[in-house]
Amino acid sequence: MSASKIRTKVGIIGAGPAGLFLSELLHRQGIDSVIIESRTRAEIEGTIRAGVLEQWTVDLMHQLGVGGRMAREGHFHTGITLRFKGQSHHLDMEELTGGKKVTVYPQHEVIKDLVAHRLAQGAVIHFGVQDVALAGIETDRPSVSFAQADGTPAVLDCDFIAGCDGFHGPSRQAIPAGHRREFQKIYPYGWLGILTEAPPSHHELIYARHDRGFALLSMRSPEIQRLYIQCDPKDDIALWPDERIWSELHQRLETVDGWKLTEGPVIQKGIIAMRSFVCETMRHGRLFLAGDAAHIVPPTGAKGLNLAAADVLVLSRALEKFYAKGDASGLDSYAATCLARIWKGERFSWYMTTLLHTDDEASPFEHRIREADLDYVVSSRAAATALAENYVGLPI
Ligand code: RFL
Ligand code: PHB
Repeated sequence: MSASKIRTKVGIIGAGPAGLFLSELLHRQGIDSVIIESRTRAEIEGTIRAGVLEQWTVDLMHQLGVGGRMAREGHFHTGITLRFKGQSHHLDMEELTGGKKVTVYPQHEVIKDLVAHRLAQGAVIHFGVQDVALAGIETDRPSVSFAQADGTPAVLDCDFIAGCDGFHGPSRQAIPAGHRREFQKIYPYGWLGILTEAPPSHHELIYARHDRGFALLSMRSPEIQRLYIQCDPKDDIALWPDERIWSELHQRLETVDGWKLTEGPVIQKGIIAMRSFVCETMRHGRLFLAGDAAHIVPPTGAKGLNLAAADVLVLSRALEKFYAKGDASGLDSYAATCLARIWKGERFSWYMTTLLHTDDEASPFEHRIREADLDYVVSSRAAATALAENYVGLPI
């Protein structure tokens, strides 16, 4: 069977936040693109992942005309609570950052909004594709071959490929290993996350450090809570019946003043491992990596989706300059521009993870240093401001 040929300016691999934001940003500049996605639309719209959007990501959603539902259904918090030694400490993010807020709006809702908007504009998104392979990335006519959902082969001929296919996708692997400069840290912690049918036990997010391990209280709607506890990343979820999860949550989140965690039926649960990873080679020839394809952060800092959106904003501006003026300087500086901010996101995510998790391998001295660090954050305006400005998002 001969492959059907599709021609576009920018071939985008992956319909996660990076790929969808990019396609929307390019469309607004009159640059056509085609997205290919290995999962179905229902799968990408149903996967539970991130919850927190930085202020500028919220602003971007509005600028792109996709912020309406978020404005109605999102949770807008003025701060977060840090909890340790049974005491709660409120960090007023809005006041510390001159008006920026914490927005809790789930990633799959962002995806739904972007997909609906793009399709309504006539965008081409091929869902459920297989056997994706990149070719000619070192030439000025790169291409992506794939099998469409019905099995028919297709080739996407383009000027540029945007690898927005997450950590496990083929784009990064298409860069020869000898050219890839990569950095990684694997943590000895995992996160067990649950969704529970119970109204949020608190009006804002609670990040708790406890001798038994980290716990996080977040939310999805007025009826659904999202909760996480630190666990062994190798744990089988079968080792965690609901009663054990609730017992840990109660112990780790409890306070001296009798605050109560609301329980409800657990409707979803799973374990994720935690890593920090950066592939500094974000460009190779005509291939540009963006989002999780190029970098991973542990979720404690709530940065991954936001970093992905920042990459594609930089990439869209660079492509606009290239098509409008024939100026490739933005493309040449793409990696350096993104990496300056990515490494700060990596630092903050590592910092929040180290600060809040219990590490069996850490010495008693290191434990005391972490406690002192937390105490410093909640007692010094300068330290609290540093945490807050990173949490709500550094400038692009
Ligand atoms: P994604 O979302 O992984 O999307 C990549 C897409 O590419 C597709 N794909 C392919 N398509 C075609 N061909 C192939 N061969 C392909 N291989 C893969 C995949 O199916 C997928 O649809 O990457 P992207 O767009 O870079 O977005 C990154 C974010 O998803 C990620 O960083 C965040 O979810 C991280 N994260 C958080 N980020 C935040 O900003 N705030 C948070 O509060 C936050 N909380 C979290 C998180 C991630 C979590 N998990 C599950 C890892 C909480 C958790 C628990
Ligand atoms: C979430 O609601 O899923 C969430 C919130 C804050 C984080 C990570 C995840 O730091």
